[in-house]
Amino acid sequence: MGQVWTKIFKRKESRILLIGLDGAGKTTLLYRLKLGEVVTHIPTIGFNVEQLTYKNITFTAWDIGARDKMRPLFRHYYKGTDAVVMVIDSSDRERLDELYCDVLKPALHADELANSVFLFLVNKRDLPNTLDKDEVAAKLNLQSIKHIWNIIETSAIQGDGLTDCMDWLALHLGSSSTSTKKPSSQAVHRTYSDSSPSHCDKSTESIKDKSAHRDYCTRAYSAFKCFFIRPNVPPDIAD
Ligand SMILES: Nc1nc2c(ncn2[C@@H]2O[C@H](COP(=O)(O)OP(=O)(O)OP(=O)(O)O)[C@@H](O)[C@H]2O)c(=O)[nH]1
Ligand SMILES: [Mg+2]
Repeated sequence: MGQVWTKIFKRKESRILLIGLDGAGKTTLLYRLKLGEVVTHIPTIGFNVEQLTYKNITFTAWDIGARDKMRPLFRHYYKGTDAVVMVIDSSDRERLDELYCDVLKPALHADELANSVFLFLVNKRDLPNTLDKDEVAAKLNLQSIKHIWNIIETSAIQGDGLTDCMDWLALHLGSSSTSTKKPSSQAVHRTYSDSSPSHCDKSTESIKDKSAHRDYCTRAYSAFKCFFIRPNVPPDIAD
């Protein structure tokens, strides 16, 4: 009986990872959810971690600072993550490629996040001329990802969309751990094919190009040597 009681009333615990580019609104969102108000921040160095309780679920939310040099450190926070909340600045059209290459693509490929659900927040929708969720989904090629995911428009400043976010997380994390989670009718569940934007491979391409060029130069130089410089062999053999 004691066990049944504990099962019914025990609070579930879930780990949420807030990632995205710098300035997207992760910390603003975290404290808006935690305190119900907007707190002014400086860019996060390191991380913030807070516990939030919603519908009998305790969420431990990790907000990781995202300035350039910190992004490779995201992966150290992946382990045990039930939900990845990717915060996107909808007014920052120019950096969606950067978001894809630096943040989204590594997360989608991470073994530790294979069973995590992904929630994309199209934040700062209170600003004019922002991208809507369909545009963001198309630009980030979300149709091709294998994880359970959703995309919601938010304003962390005004609080718009935040209840929808928590409802979705509660729905997907509330009943079971990620390892036993099943796709629900609300979730989109497709096969991930790595049709990443080609610019992510630019650096690799340029390395390939450079090494191809070097090979060509080495071969050309050898041909030049063979033709114009006599080999250092005894004259009877050379002739
Ligand atoms: N208009 C508007 N501004 C927002 C919104 N959310 C955040 N901001 C502003 O965007 C700026 C950056 O917000 P932060 O929460 O510090 O961003 P962050 O993602 O934590 O950035 P890093 O800590 O550098 O990774 C701040 O000036 C916020 O007030 C929003 O929904 N609407
Ligand atoms: Mg921050």
